[in-house]
Parts: sequence; structure tokens; C-alpha cells
Amino acid sequence: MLQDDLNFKSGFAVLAGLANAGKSTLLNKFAGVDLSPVTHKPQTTRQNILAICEGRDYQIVFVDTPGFLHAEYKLQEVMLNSLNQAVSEDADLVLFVYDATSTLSKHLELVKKLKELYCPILLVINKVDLVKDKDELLKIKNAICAQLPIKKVFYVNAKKGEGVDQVQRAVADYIPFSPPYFPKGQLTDRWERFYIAEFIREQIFLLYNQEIPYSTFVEVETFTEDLGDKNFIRAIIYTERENQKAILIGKGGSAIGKLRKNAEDRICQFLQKKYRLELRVEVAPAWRSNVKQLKKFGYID
Ligand SMILES: Nc1nc2c(ncn2[C@@H]2O[C@H](COP(=O)(O)OP(=O)(O)OP(=O)(O)O)[C@@H](O)[C@H]2O)c(=O)[nH]1
Ligand SMILES: [Mg+2]
Repeated sequence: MLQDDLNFKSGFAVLAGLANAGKSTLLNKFAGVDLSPVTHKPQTTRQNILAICEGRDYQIVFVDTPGFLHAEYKLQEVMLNSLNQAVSEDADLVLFVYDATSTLSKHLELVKKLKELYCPILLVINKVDLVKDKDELLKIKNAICAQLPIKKVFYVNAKKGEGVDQVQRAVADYIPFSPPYFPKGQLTDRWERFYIAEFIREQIFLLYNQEIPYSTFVEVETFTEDLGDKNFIRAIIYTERENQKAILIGKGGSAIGKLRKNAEDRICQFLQKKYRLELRVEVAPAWRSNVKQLKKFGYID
């Protein structure tokens, strides 16, 4: 083994926090690309997403997770399991992402879970731009540090990327000496199809309200890569009820037309290639509570 290999560090840094705390925004800043869907709605992230970041002598695998929640239906239980598994089994380090406008009382259960961990925990107080009175930030820090063995605290505006580099440097310090987990230059561990479905779902979260985003699952049926100008993607949006299907489509197809356009732009921008997106809506009754459907959709192994 070369001397340099012995000095190499590598590890999994898991982002944990409540829904809407800004975990995916932060992950995207680490990645340098908008990999993980970000929306103003809670529970946007449903599955763990990896962003692999490299330095000269380290490779950090950042893990975005679903926000901590009280599971009411099976899909939420699966989301919570993803978070639990990431922090309890995979993490070499946890980044506790805390929305500075939130309250500690909403975090009691999550704090209880974090107390059980043996790995280092770094506290990232995010959305500091929304807090006028900076003394408030100090109070948040003191309250959390009284509860958890926090190694370091960061004040961050993830949306603007302010304070993010300092977090990454600290993570590189705290991860263990280890050979890299992934080949050099790899950004993530999933295929394009996964991100295409995620970006369509992201645009659904941005365009539709109430229960609609939560009731949808997106499946990429066809993804062509060798047809030049004629490359296309065909995707199915599953929803739970006929009336939700009607809302998704909209009068004369107006709503789905807008969704198609926005999602197509997002996908083409990410893949840096031109694709024509085709969408179809189907009903899969109560799929969020149906283990068989969740397996079919890939939420359960
Ligand atoms: N003002 C402000 N808004 C932010 C900041 N970071 C994230 N946001 C916004 O907060 C909202 C939620 O961000 P996400 O990154 O989707 O949050 P999340 O923790 O991944 O949420 P879930 O996936 O639902 O658990 C989005 O509207 C972001 O633009 C920040 O530093 N300042
Ligand atoms: Mg998220």
C-alpha cells in the first residue's frame, strides 16, 4: 500500500433533520449540482440520495435522507426506516440540520434518536438569513448542545451556499482513515432513470397543492439514449384516485402540459442533452399503504 493511501480518508456523512430543514439544498451545494429535489413543501425527499464529494486526500459520501416524521401510512414508515438505517448503520458522522426558524420542542424525538449514536455529530443551523436577532442563534446552539454531544456548530445559509465549505472541511476532518468507497469521479450511486423520476416528482411538488404531490409516484417507462434529436422519455405518474388524476391532467390537459414542460426543462438541464418528455397518468388505488405496490415501486427491497 502506498503511503498516500494510508493517509486517505473516506466515510458516510448523513444529513438528518426535520422535513423542510434544508437537507437536500445543503446536499446539492456539497455536490455542486441540483441532484436532490428541493421544494418548499415538507416530505419532498422519500429515499436516501448520495452525493460523493472528493478532495485531494478524502472522499465524503453525503447522504440526504427523508425528514424525520410521525409515520401515518406505510410509505412514511419506509421513509422513516431509510433515515433510521442511515444514521444508525451507515453513518461515520451525522450532520444534524436544524432550521433556525423551528423550535426545539419539535425535535425531541429526533434528538432522542441522535443521543443513541456513537458517531460524531456536527450541528448545522440552517436558514440563518431568516433570523433577524442573532442572539436567537446562540440560544438555539446552547439549547441543542445541552442535549447532544455536538462536536462543532455551523451557521449556514444553504440556499445561498454560505458557510457550506466550512462544513465540508470539518466533515473531512472527522471521517475515518479509509480507502475510497466509490471510484474517483463518481457523483452518485443511482442511474439516470431514478433522477428523471425524481425531477418529475419535484415539479409535481412545485405545481400542485394539498394531497396531490403526496399521492403521486413516478415511473420511467422508456428512456432512449441513442436517437440523437429524437431522444425521448416516457413516464407514468401514478396517483391514488380518479379525482386526483383529473386534477393532475387539468382542464383540457393544461396542468399536465405545464408539468411536462417544466419537468422536461429540468431533466434536459441535468442530463445536458435534449429529450422529449411524454407523461401519462394512471390510478393505483391506495398505493402508499400497499406493501406490494411499494415493493413494485422500489421503495421496499
Ligand atoms: N431562506 C432560506 N431558505 C432555505 C435555506 N435552505 C433551504 N431553504 C428552503 O427551504 C425549503 C426546504 O428545503 P429542502 O432542501 O427541500 O428541505 P429538506 O430538509 O430536504 O426537506 P424534506 O426533503 O421535505 O425533508 C426550500 O424552499 C428551500 O429553498 C436557507 O438557508 N435559507
Ligand atoms: Mg429533502
